[in-house]
Amino acid sequence: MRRLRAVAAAAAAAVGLVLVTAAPAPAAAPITTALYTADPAALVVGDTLHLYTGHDEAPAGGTNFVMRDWHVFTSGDATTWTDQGAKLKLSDFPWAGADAWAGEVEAKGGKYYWYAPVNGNGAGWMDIGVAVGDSPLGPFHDAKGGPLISDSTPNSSPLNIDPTVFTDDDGQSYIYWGSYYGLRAARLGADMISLNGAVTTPSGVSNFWEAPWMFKRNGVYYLAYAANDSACSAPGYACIRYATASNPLGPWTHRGVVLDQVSSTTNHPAIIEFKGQWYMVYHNAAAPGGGNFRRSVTLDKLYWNADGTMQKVVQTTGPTTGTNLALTATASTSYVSSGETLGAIKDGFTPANSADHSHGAYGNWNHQGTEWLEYQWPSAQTVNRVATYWFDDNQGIDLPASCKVQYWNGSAYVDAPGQSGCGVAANTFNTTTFTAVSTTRLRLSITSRSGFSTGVLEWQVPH
Ligand code: FUB
Repeated sequence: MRRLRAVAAAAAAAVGLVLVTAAPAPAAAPITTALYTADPAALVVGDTLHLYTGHDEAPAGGTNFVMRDWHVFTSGDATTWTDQGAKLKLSDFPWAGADAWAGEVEAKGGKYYWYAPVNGNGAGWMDIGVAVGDSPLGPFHDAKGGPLISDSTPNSSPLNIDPTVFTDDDGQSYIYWGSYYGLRAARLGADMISLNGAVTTPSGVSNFWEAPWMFKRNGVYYLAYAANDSACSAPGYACIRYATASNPLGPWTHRGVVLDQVSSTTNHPAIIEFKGQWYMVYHNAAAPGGGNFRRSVTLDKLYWNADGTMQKVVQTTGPTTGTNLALTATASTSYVSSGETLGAIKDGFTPANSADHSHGAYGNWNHQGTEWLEYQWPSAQTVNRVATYWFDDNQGIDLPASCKVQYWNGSAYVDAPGQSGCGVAANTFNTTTFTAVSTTRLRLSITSRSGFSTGVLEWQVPH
């Protein structure tokens, strides 16, 4: 069970507390930019949301994971985060030597069990160990003195990583894990540090790659996971799919994509309800200096359909990392009104809100219908996303009804392939991802609401 009342107050007094954000951050901003974080797991204890994260320490330009410990972040509002510090380290598992990958904490019987994949220095590569503590902030110590799951576990995964643990209403706990397309599941013993029965291979979890996350809602079991098939992401990138079942061990029915590709190649979901709001917690490469091995945990609100399916999560994170190719592009448009400035869309400014035209704004008042913005570069650029901050002057310029991204294929404009929904939210960057294309021209086609014109404060092309 991830929602617990209990011992949060005492835990909050733990030593080593570091305040990372004093003021509320915008939704989906990295939970911290003081370090790179990845692979979130979420746990609600009392009034506090805990995120258990990995810690990326690869140097800039590094091409491998460097991960030595795990941090705990806490929040009372899912917006302002406190880094409680590295509460679990590789050195807490004396039998392990490297690779502090994606773990998860499960609460049961007043104890907190931290399941963690590590390079166990034995045969094979990755094993799953368990640490235990008496509070959600620990201290945690190795509960077993060796791996719970390793290559010598019968029917183990091709790569034994990414454990997710779920406890059903009857008190039975289950562990799911795996990578390299090898999802596995097993019952846990009552001691939480042994397997009870055979390891199974769940069926129906289409395109599973890694990073499972298990939960239950209204009597239905949900398994979210990273997939990397071409129907949902560019080569080498993950999306998050999910399946449902009426039994914790399946069989499962695939339900679709709940989170599109992000700016990092990997992704890792944690889906949780906190104070009446559901969230998708995940990681991307959006923090300054970020990348595939310097990731940052973030979260966005998640909404449900009446039939129990999940709506695709709208990624509200603005691009704050890497190069903004807009800065080197030549901008043009189908129409800009005389009172507005086209150049404002590529000045690198981050508006405070959609009415903030302190650095100028593009607008096409009093045109209605479809207008476009275009960027052109002297040589081809490889692009796979844009981020748009809409202008709304609360007068004749309003948020658009819809938009889409197009690119020049050498002879004509065509829709960017596999693009995620073109968001039209106010007061934030709306990120649209698509399968990477190489092009000299990118176009944002904008269709107005009836009776209004449209405007843009910033249109970024993160690279
Ligand atoms: O962080 C290392 C690995 O990358 C995790 O175990 C996977 O889920 C992926 O995010």
